[in-house]
Amino acid sequence: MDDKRIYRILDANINRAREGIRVIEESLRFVFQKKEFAEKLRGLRHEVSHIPLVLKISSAKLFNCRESETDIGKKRIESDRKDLQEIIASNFSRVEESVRVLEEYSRIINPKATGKIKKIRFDLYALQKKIQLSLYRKNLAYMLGFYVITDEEIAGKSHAEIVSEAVKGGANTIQLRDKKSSDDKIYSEAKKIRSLIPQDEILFIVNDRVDIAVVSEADGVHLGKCDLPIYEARKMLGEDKIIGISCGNVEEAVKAEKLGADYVALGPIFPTNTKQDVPSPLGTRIIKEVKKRISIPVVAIGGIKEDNMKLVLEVGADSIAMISEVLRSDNIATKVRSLKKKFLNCKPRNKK
Ligand code: TZP
Ligand code: MG
Repeated sequence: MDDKRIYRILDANINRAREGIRVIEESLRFVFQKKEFAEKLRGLRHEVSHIPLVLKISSAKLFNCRESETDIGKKRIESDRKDLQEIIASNFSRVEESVRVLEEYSRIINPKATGKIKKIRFDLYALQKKIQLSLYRKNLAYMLGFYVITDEEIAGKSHAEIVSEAVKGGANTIQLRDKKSSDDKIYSEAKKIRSLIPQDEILFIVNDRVDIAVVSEADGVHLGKCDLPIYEARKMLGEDKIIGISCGNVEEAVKAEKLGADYVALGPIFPTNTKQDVPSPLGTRIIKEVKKRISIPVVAIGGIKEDNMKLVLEVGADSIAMISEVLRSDNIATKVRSLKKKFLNCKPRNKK
């Protein structure tokens, strides 16, 4: 079948896919400065450009069939898009749709070549996942928000009970922290927590246990000095998960960022009895110093209460983590609601 209309569809979709990839590429290259992703996109853009060769159609033939002046879709107005991430997401969708169109219509022209186009589509899906997850992690300062850490002894309740109340109160991040229970108990609490936390809305982090974070499909782990190194945790978790690192000074925070941490927890800021063997309180000034030296988010931790949280947020902490202040309360949901309100007064949640 040598139908001009089919060539027109192929021509339009090759162009659409190439242009869409270029749009994404520019953001990755110039805004996010992710050279590796930009190069992968460039490679895929070239593969799309070579589709006529794969299908054994000459460019002249495609040009001859082009009738952009009379395209009835020409005047369609694109809806408003808000930010770079949305531009990237919508362009990925249009590129993938176009490549799918190419795949289907190429069956008419050269069915043997369809597999190669299908491969481009799947490469695009995989790359989209990596790129969007990496950008999502970039937005972590916003996501971490008001951070609650569980402790069954302090609360006199199970982890899952604590989480269910903290979620009702509006916590943005929940960390399961249990240094004493058996694996099967921590595992079963982690599974319960995963089912209580809406995915993509609240972050679920597991303290210490990378294995449990993996099997319970948590959003990430929180690691300290005695835990697995970041690179091993990253291998187990994959690129899309969050790794938080406990730090007690500027140098540790700088090192954590270099080694691939997604955020640091800096503390103890104030005196605390919750964690044994912690160094002397750091005070709030260190938050400012750390913020100057690293670009990943800083979670302030240790002795943070309703009446001192403002001091911590004023000097630039992106997020505050609390244990006893929240868990000693009779009504965790009400307490979290009130703390979250104060948090939002200091840090209005404008998505970056
Ligand atoms: N890491 C540094 S201080 C601390 C941890 C886990 C304890 C924080 O607990 P609290 O009750 O909020 O002071
Ligand atoms: Mg630890």
